[in-house]
Amino acid sequence: MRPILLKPVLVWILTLIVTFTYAQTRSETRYDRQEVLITMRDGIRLNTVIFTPKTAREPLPFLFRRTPYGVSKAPFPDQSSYTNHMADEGYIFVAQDIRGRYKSEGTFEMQRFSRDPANPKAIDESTDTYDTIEWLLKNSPNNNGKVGMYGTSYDGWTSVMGAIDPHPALKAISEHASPADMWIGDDFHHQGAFRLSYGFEYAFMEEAAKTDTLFPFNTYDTYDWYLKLGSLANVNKKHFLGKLPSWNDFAKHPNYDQFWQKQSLITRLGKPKVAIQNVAGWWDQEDFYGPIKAYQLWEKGDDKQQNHLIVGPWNHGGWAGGDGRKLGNIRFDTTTSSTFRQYMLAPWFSYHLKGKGDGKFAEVTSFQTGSNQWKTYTQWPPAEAVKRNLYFRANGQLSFEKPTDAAGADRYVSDPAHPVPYRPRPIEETYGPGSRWYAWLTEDQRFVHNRPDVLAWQTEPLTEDVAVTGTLLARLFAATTGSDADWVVKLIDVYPENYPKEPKMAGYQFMVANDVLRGRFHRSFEKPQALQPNKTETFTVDLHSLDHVFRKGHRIMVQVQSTWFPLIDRNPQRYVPNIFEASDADFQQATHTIFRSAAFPSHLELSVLPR
Ligand code: PG9
Repeated sequence: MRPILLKPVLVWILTLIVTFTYAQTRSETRYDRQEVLITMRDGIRLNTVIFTPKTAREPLPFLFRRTPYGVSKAPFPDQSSYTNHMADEGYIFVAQDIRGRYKSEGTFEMQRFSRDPANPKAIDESTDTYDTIEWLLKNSPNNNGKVGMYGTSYDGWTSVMGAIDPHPALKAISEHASPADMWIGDDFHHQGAFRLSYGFEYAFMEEAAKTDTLFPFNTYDTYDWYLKLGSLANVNKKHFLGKLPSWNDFAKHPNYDQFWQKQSLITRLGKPKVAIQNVAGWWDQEDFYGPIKAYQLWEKGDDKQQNHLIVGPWNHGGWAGGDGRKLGNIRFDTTTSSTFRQYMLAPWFSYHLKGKGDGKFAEVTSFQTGSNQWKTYTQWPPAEAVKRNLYFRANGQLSFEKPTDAAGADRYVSDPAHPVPYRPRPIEETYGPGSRWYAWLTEDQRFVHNRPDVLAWQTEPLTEDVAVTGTLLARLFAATTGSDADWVVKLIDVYPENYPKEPKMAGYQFMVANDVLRGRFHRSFEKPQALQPNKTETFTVDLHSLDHVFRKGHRIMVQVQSTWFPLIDRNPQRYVPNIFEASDADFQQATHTIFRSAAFPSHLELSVLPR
């Protein structure tokens, strides 16, 4: 290094050391940190970290988080952007390893079922929450007798579990991306299609050891690895050897049976018993379905107006850090995540646990993308939105006008041996080094546009803004030469070719909604059926919710494809009762036809806000 550079570098290193030491001292003087084992009703002890402010002038409430991801290294609350606003207001922060994870005793069960109420000795995540709160109230001095729970994803789900059968001291939760149903729309399946890369890697990460462990792939591009794996039967034969309970459950329960229904929030949530803030991200690559579904389920019994929904332009966990001005290549013109933490999350707990503020929380708060503005609604989906169909037409056109043609169809060959990658390769291990998993939903879809096995239809440039706000779905009239098929539908905002605001975004294909349906489940999620070759059927692909303005000059595009690999396992396209047991010989090419005629008008059903 040249000596001239040495001085600034030394100054920089010194500044870093001073800042770090100052931050450490600041926290160490602000908090007492205690790590204790708390005994549950069945004698199992759970490792718990308690941060107590040293200089509290009044009794403080608890903010409690329960997690499978390890708490011993949890940052001081004022050093984590997730909690620093709340830290400034004064809480006792508590974080706990759930059963069987990290330093807690007992056995880990992936999303443990709720206990049998007839068995007074039974335990579940709800009783563990209850027992811990009971202990905290008695053993943590200077508390005000009130508890709030919060957390992202698994930790959001444990907050929901705490709220099902709550300790009376639990007053409010803020659940962020809690999964609601692992078969219908969250981490492990979407509408029956198995989320291979996530299911495989997460089962290994949580169940191969007591602490998080990455699967040792021998290729950087996991696309290759999963393709070479062949049939899913090879997973247990060659890798997991029947030792991972979650993988065994995936393989044993390919349909929406009792197992998934019992695990789902659909069968667990009733009337809200505490105040509930549900938080979702529009581009959450893991659990977008969950928090909106949880809101809708609780809403049915919400006679005290305790249940609320917030959706922002975030990926999984995007609300917890950064300022949220952008995600991947997409800019939102303003801060979103820091706005949430300061003006929605901190006031929520401040009101419910400290009695501060007016307690006026909007029923639904949404960051509407495209217009890039925060909006509030009195319900979700908003009642003012009207249904409008957008039809697939000849020559790759998409139009609000229904086709009148007697015949009309587009075709493609889907080949499980050459599946369409779900994001640009290399597809790094989900949570591995350099992974681009986190913002993949915002990737420019031109990377697959014009592949022969990806069909596209698009509108002319819009002459006025179109605000799609509410629920939406795709209705495909389609047939296959095989006896099963997956249908992936992607709704895309195509930026204008001339885009002076941000020239590199010209022509960008920004996916604003998407999902997949495994064809065999088109009549019933519980009882799959083989498709009859060449018979036209109706396939309804739920695209869930959206709040996005397609701006004047942009186009609306739909893409349809039948592989999305290795996000989704490959459908053999020859019906076998359980795809986890398919043989390599069952995988076959098939030609799929999407109809766009008067009798079979494939379309999207959108909710559009009147202008
Ligand atoms: N998406 C993760 C998860 C939650 C619940 C069950 C399984 C996986 C997570 O981020 O915690």
